[in-house]
Formats: sequence, C-alpha cells, structure tokens
Amino acid sequence: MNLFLQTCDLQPTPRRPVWIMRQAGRYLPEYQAVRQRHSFKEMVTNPELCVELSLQPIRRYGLDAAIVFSDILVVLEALGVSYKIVEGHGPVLERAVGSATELERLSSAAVPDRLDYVYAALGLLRRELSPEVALLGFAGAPWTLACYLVAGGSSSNGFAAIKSLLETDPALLHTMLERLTAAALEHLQAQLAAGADAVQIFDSWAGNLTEQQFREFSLPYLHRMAAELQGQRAIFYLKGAAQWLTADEAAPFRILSVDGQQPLARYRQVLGDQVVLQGNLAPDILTTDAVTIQRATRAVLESHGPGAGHIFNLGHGITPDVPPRHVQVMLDSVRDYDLVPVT
Ligand code: 1CP
Repeated sequence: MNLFLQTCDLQPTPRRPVWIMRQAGRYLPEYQAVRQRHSFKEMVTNPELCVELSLQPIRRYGLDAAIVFSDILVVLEALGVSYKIVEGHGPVLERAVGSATELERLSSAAVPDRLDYVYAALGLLRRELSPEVALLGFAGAPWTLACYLVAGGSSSNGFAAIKSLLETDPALLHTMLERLTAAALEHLQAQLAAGADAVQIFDSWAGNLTEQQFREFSLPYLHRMAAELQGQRAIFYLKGAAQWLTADEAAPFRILSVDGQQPLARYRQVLGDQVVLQGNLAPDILTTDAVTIQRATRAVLESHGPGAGHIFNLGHGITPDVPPRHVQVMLDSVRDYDLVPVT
C-alpha cells in the first residue's frame, strides 16, 4: 500500500505519510562524501549519482516518498542559460535576462530534449524503489524561476531587479512568465512520463511579492499549471503566500504544501477538507533539542487532527546545520502519534 499516493488521492490511511526535502542537503554526511568528489553539476547530470543521492534519505529514514536529486535551475539551462552552484553563495547563472532582446535569445528547443538525464534518473529510481515509496519529480514555479533568471542567480537584495521590472515593464515580465510556464510544464509532463508518481511545483519566492502582486504575477500561472496537470498528482508549494488564498483560489490545487506561517487548522478552516495539505514544521526547530522537536511536531499533527489529507513535511528545506538524529526524532514523533488509535 502506498500511503503517500493514497493520501494525495484523499483516501484515509492508517498513518500519515512523511517525506522531507533537503535542498540544502549538506546536512547528511553521506551527501557530503559524494559532494567532495563531484561538482553539483556533475551530480545533477549523472543519472547514477542522482539515483544514489535520491536514495540516501530513504535508506537512512525509510520515508514514504523520494524526491529526485535535481534542481529547479535545470529548466533555465534547457532554455539556454547555464548555471553553477558557488560554494557559500548559491546558484549563479551564466547571464541575467531582463530585456526583450535577451528574452528572445532564449532557446526555442523543446525543454525535455535537453534534460534527458533527469528522466533517466527517474526511470532508474522507479525500478530501485519499492512500490510503497512514491517518487516525486519537480520544477520551479514561473515566478520563482523568473526571480533567478532576472537576478542572474541567487540574490542578496531580495530580488530587487525583478521587483523593479514588475513596475517598469509588467508586459515583458508577463511574456517571460508565459515562457517559463510552458517550459516548466514540459519538464513536469516528461518527468511524469518517465516514472514520477507525483510532481511538486516550488514557488519559493512567492512571499517576496505583495498579496496583490502575487495575484497578478504568480497565481494565474500556477492555476494554468494546475489545469494542465489535471488528473495528475501535482503538489503546489507556496512559500509565504498560501495564507492569502481564498477557498476559490485554492480550489484548483488538489495538493497544497505550506510553510510554517499559520497552523494547519487555519488552512483547513479557510480551505475546507477537499484539499490535501502538506507541511508545515518550521525547519529551524530541527536545530533545537529532542524535547522541543517532539513538542513542535506534535503541535503540527494536532493542528491538522486525525482526518485524511495530511502529508507531514517541513515548511521548507532542511538547513545544513541540522544534526541527522534530530530528523529521526521528528519522524519518530510523527509515527508514534499516528499509532494511537483515534476514538
Ligand atoms: O551541495 C551544494 O552546495 C548544493 C546544495 C543544493 C542541493 C542539495 C542545491 C543548490 N540544490 C540542491 C538540490 C535540490 N534543489 C533539490 C533536490 C531534493 C533533495 O535532494 O532533497 C530540490 C527539490 C531543489 C529545489 C530548489 N532549488 C528550490 C526550491 C525549493 C526551496 O528550497 O525553496 C530552489 C529555490 C532552488 C535553487 C537553489 N539551488 C541550490 C540552492 C542552495 C538553491 C536555493 C538558495 C538560493 O536561492 O540561494
């Protein structure tokens, strides 16, 4: 029985599924061991290494879902703007794209033609994983991809360049967002075809917009993606923005992943029980101590309650300073909680 997929389909399960993203995956010594021998780029583009890195958290913790080792930036590379990861800084793109001419220079080749290595890794992973473990693919949301594209990589000034573009040339930004929506969708469909059971769309910088700007520059594109992926399991992760959604705005999303801004009970109250909620322990809790982690994990579980439709997850990726045993404490707390029969 695959608890993760059943939960995605809003079916009751004996316990709730749990998985975690380790975007800043540096916290695992087995990740570090591989990283010391290879650049990030080598790891992402080599399917065998990807499989090894994707399986590491599954072997250590027995999670209910595995996420393919990759990055949201591969889609930008497929569009002709390559990236590298600079130690202690983050992603750096070969060039920034902020004008109509630069936008026109993006490659018009089909995105999946350039990302074979991701689909190869997914195919191998699906064969390696037991059927009880769900396999996740992913892509960046259009707004989040645009943040990196316009800044030329990660930003130390809150993505100021795209915030000013949004005011000075909103039409250009919308053209860019259209382009990124199509590219991300192609990549997601190809991952589903290659063996992913579900896909997650990361809008990590949605909270960098005001509520009104979110409604103009992010939400319509997420809705378009949800419509195109209808019938597939698509998890929409909104960092810093899910609290703005009305029930009508959330309705197109079957599965919503939320950060730790509000208790899950509040999301349920606003959104009703037809949406699957994923989340939402704040990752910094994992740097504290066992008792604090147990208490905070329980608070998340109690806030949701026993009903179907909750995937336990962090509100964001794990930071590199988290001791791996603290993750085990969190997982044990989730599993112990669900062992107590509900009366
Ligand atoms: O070893 C290193 O130095 C690289 C660290 C690292 C890792 C492990 C990066 C660079 N990317 C990844 C993998 C990654 N990225 C995964 C694989 C899942 C896993 O191993 O658990 C996923 C799902 C991502 C997604 C991703 N990349 C997001 C969305 C999620 C989020 O964190 O909000 C974003 C915004 C990125 C861009 C990126 N790539 C890498 C970093 C450190 C960042 C974000 C930080 C920044 O903007 O500076």
